[in-house]
Amino acid sequence: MPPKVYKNYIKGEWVEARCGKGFENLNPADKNDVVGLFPASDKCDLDAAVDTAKQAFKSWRLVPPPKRAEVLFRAAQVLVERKEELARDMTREMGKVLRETRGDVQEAIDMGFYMAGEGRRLFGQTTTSELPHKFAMSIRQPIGVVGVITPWNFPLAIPAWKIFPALVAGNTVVFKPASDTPLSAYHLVKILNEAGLPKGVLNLVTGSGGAVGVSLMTHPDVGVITFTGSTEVGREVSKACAPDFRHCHLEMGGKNIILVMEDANIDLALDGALWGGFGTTGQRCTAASRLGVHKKIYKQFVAKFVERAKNLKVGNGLDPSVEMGPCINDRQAQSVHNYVGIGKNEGAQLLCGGEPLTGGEYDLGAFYAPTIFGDCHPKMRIAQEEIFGPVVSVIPFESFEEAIEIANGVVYGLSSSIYTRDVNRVFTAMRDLSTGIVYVNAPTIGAEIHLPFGGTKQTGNGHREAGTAALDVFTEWKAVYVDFSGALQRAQIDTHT
Ligand code: UN1
Repeated sequence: MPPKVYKNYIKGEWVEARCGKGFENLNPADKNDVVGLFPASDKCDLDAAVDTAKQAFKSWRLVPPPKRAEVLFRAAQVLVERKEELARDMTREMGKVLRETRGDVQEAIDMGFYMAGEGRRLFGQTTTSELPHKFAMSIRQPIGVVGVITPWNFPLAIPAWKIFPALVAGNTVVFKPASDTPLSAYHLVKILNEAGLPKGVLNLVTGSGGAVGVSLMTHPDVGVITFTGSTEVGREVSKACAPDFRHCHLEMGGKNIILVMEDANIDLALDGALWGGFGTTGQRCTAASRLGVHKKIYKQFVAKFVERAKNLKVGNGLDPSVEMGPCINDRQAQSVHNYVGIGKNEGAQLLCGGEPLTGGEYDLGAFYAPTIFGDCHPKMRIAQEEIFGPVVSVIPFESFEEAIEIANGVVYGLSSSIYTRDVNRVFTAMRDLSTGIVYVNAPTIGAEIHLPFGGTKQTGNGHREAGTAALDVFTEWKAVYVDFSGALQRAQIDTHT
């Protein structure tokens, strides 16, 4: 059977790229499996989408927020109904195991219901005035056209984190998904439109970052870009928005750590290190790619950790017994392998893995063995740079103070974790770990949608997504003063003699 051909969604119509070109979406667990053909769009398609979104904003911003929210609520209901099918398609297009892709769909569902609730909140403040017969308040206003650029590791959850709050706040959207996961993006757009989104409010344009992404981030009519991806591309987004001060929200790399203190519950910490390091094949920006272990328990802990990692079943994520899927594509597997070479040259001790998996079904996909480096110095490149694959760098430490210093000694600041039973250390770590997310006795992954998500330093640019914090990205505050005195009253002047 020839692969299914998909289209862009612009102005409420499914349309081909104007150039007529397409690209293949391949299954990373089986490269002979072409998931679909998607439009290889260019600037021309993107411009049409932005123009449509700009027109649609004129009426969407006037739709009462509870009505906008009803669309999200219905979309979340459809996501519930179709959860299994969506999860299967997602595993097929990006490889993570079915248990995890179900979680990904669930995250979109949660965000749908949560943001639907915002339709009846979107709270501002009413406050006092320093002058008599005067009323003061602040209200949230939508910004206009939002450009959404998303990665492939959470193909439904991350678009939902961005698109749902943008829409409920009254913005319109142009959505450019990662080229490795356009099918989940297609599903989301289709579901939102089935749920009753008016034409032009949400537009989908697939294609390369160079052609579509750049055109979107540089477009003068796009008021906000919300981007999740590499720090390198995030820097480009930031520069593209800078000259005319268009807003951007950036969610980028991480080099997250789990700290295991000498008094930790060892089995609990082992479960956490394994899930944090190798869940999603290490391809989460929240992945625990560093593991700090107190010297008193280092030997026994690391031996058990290596044993557990060696026994992880790697394979096609559709097989329910598989625990870890492939890397997203060959390029990524190669990049992981390059880092393994760097680690060896730096003198880290390779304790397991360190090579692509071959033979049988492994030859069809981008499979890489769970890899652990021991005795890492905190300043080694493998302990500093984001690898985005199944590689954990283990760093020994001697004291709590040293552990915190190691944890904070990277350019990123997304997530961190500490395993200990000492309440004083717990609260000190909560205060002193310099990341946007801190976990106690739980791994670095698994943020919930109603709390702010994002990081410090080079992980972000000061914004947060999820929770009510997301609304700050997609709205502008407007302060409104109503003077009902009938006379000119001068603030700061008439109140003081
Ligand atoms: C990401 O990897 O970009 O906290 C997002 C987590 C998930 C989201 C990860 N809820 O691990």
